[in-house]
Amino acid sequence: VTRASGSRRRWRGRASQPPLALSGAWRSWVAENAVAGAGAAELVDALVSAAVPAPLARREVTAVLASPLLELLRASRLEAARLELVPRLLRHVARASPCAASIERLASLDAGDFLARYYAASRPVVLTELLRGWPAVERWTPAYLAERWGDVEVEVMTGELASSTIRTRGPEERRRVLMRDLVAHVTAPEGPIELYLEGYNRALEQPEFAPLLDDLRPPDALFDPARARGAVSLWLGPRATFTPLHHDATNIMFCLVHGRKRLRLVSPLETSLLRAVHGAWTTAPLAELLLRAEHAGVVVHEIELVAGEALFLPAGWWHEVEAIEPSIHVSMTHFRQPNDLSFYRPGFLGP
Ligand SMILES: O=C(O)CCC(=O)C(=O)O
Repeated sequence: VTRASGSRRRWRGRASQPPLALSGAWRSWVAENAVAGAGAAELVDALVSAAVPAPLARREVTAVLASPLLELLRASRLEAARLELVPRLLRHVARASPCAASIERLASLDAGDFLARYYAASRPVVLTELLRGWPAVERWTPAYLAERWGDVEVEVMTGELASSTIRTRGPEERRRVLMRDLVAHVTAPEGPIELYLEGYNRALEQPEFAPLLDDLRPPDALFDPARARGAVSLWLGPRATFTPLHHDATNIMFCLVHGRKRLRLVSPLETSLLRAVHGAWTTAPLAELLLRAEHAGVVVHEIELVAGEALFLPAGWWHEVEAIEPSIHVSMTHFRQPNDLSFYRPGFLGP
């Protein structure tokens, strides 16, 4: 009998008055262990040793074993176990690749190779030369943005932005500030980290910032200029901003124009993380999840991006992002290939 979950549960009856029925939690425990292969006698013994009176234990076990719901539970457990074999197979064979342990860094590659080897394979890659010659890399610094657009108001996220607390990004976490004041915060050598212009603040959709779009040169072979509007987003924040572990439902080209960022990536094939999914986030920081036995063996890829480098970040890949220096990046999602993967929302399927 597996006592892993049951052993933590408390019998809710009072010792002086034998209870008339098992709690729902104990009934689930009986059902779970019956599906896992425990026999009636074993289940009754386990209940009795948890202080359930023997006649009650026998009655309850008989009722659970006769329930048609048990068959349903057995069938759905079996289906889940079969489905889990698919990512397990892929994780297993992926280890044979010479680049399994790290994210590849390539100077450049042609569009066909990029699509076949990375986009369609859902494999991240750092492209160290993709941004070569972009005016943005040569020009953009926080000081440049303050000098040219200092009087322009932008929406930013607020809060404890260096912490691993999940953010709601609701109206209560948003504020409007002048670009000049944001840049003063971004470049302050010390002090709290509490303003971050994120892609979700949609600054690049403000007409004042249209000239910034001209400083980007995404290659036409990969990106469709006709779909750029709303698909290119600007991130500007101080050192130590921390975006907790989450996944997106689009493929992203993460282009670091200024500064330095550290990213930790985990493949969506590491399905144990789905046990901790909450919306698009996980319920705990990656470091904490990795301490739990259920996530043993999860492979984490850590990379550092410097200004001028781009990371292809496929949809579904878990990532947490930490700024090592004040940083500016743009995210692009207007790939020529299909990129609406919004069906991939495992954290929204149920409670
Ligand atoms: O750079 C960051 O802080 C977070 C960016 C990110 O997670 C994303 O674009 O999905």
